Amino acid sequence: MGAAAVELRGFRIWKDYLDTSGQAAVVDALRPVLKAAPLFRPVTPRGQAMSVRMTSAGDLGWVTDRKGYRYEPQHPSGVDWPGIPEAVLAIWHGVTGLDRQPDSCLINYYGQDARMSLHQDKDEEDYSWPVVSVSLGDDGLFRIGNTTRGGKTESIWLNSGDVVVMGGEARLTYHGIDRIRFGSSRLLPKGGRINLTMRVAG
Ligand code: MD6
Ligand code: FE
Repeated sequence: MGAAAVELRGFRIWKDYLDTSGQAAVVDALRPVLKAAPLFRPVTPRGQAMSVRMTSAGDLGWVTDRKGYRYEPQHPSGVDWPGIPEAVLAIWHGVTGLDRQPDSCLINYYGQDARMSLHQDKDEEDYSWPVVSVSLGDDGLFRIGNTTRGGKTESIWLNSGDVVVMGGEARLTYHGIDRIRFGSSRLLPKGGRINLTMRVAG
């Protein structure tokens, strides 16, 4: 576990929060989740297929399709989302100190050419709860902007095992992933990057 968090525009970034065995334990815990609720390619409300594939764990999962961005209690296949694994919940408690558990964990998978354009996470009911993200696998170039669209941005590479907490003033700051360095990590057998984001959604 890393000693301390660095801060960038209100994002608290814990480099190397998980060591190699901790990362492998989380990946192992995700396997049954991905089996029960397979990754799917979401479509934006405007009809654009996203480049990441995604699924969720928890009482609520984030989805997007022609009907819009929202939280739903079920995977598009109609099954309930699997529970959030204990190894993942432990990270939330470790970095936030909160008793309240997240009710949603979004799982994003980035293949070679996947990216995530600048966005705010604002489909949750109460922005006073933080969002906690966990990076696994290949490096991702994380870009942080401002609480309104536009303006100068700053970027930082997120590596496998890094954990980011977005809370307080920064809760509605724009952020995204410009690109990944495919093949930079050997954690995932087929390469790529997994990002988990835990939220109190509803
Ligand atoms: C990613 N992360 O790292 C995308 N959102 O792949 C996010 O969109 C994100 O890292 C909220 C808080 C932290 C994050
Ligand atoms: Fe986000």
